[in-house]
Amino acid sequence: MELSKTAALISETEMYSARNYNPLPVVISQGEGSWVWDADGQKYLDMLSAYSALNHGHRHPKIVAALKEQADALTLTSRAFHNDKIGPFLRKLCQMAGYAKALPMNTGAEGVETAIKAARKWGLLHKRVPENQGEIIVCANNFHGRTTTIISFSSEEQYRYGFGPYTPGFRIIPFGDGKALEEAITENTVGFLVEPIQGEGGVIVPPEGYLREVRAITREHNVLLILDEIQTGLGRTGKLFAYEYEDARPDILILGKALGGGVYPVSAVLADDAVMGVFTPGDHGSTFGGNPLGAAVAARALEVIEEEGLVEQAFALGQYFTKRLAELNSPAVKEIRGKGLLIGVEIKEEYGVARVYCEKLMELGILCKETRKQVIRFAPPLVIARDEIDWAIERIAQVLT
Ligand code: IF1
Repeated sequence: MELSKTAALISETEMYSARNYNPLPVVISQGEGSWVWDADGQKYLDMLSAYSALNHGHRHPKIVAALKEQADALTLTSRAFHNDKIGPFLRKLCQMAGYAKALPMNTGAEGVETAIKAARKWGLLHKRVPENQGEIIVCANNFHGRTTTIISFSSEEQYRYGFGPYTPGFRIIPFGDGKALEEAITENTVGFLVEPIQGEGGVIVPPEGYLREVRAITREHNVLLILDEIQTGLGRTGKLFAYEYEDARPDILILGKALGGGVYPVSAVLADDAVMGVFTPGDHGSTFGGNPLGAAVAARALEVIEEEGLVEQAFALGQYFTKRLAELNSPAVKEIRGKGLLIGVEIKEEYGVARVYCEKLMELGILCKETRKQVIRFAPPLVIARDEIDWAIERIAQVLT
């Protein structure tokens, strides 16, 4: 029997790719808006959005147009020279986010590494922490990327096993506990790095007031508040940045994923002059950071968020989606949590693991992903329409009840 294209492509991938993922058995070949098509023509509603890198949906026409236009002009210069797109991009980004300066990189992990280096050097220069003594506090259940330094402060054994020796200078405290932060701070603490909502941790929303509290504690103790909004930022939670729910403006803001409009890797670290000023020419950088193609795309991606009201849309449709999920009154559901269109549905253990529900949903035409064992993460593009959520609810109801 002739192998389906899907089966042939999966076996080819498995033949040549490292087994660093265990993907759902679907091979996507086309995407538009909130929808994707597999190699055999099956249509699916994308409710993962590449872990929130596709806030604008697949191939947003305005962003693809910017990509094509720039590709026909200039794609890469390195930062050895200026290019005509980085200035307009960073101005737009800094004005939209309300920071004096930005440092452009490519992946989220590079953004996190940049923030770590900035905080450490700020501690040395401005807090007089002895050299190589700077400490950064992080939370258990964090996810900030996959580099050796970042997994050094992961609490997830699988992300660490075999990859030591680990980078020192990090202290892990429980997420959501302001008192634990206060107790962990020493005179050598230079920063507190945290996600406003722990995505990979299982869409863990901290207690009301937590962000406001850690903002006050870090300010009081002259510790930089570093917020990783790579997943929660750029409209995902129903605010432009999740920290806005509690007015907890960080000293360092890290962005990635959707900043690239779903077509190109773009990340950035934002800070005011006191922090960003620690970098002098040659201190830090990357080959592609600030390249004209990514800059043109990212600038357009930011404009589209404003032009199409994606933040307000995520807020309203997030409420609607969450309400419709709750109304299912599924006996299998332990908790529905999240903000905006970052939603986690926790399945009671006696009803099995989340992966099984994701596989059933795939058969019904919905793509989503489990996070931890028991949580189904729903994070559709922010361009999703209400009737597409209704379409999804009908199928989610079949699986959850
Ligand atoms: C994988 C998780 C999500 C992130 C936050 C930094 C990064 C990420 C809050 C690093 C990246 C991605 C990475 C991808 C799967 C996905 C993921 F499951 F790994 F944890 F989204 F929750 N901070 N998250 O979520 O950004 O370097 O990847 O651009 O590694 O499997 P990156």
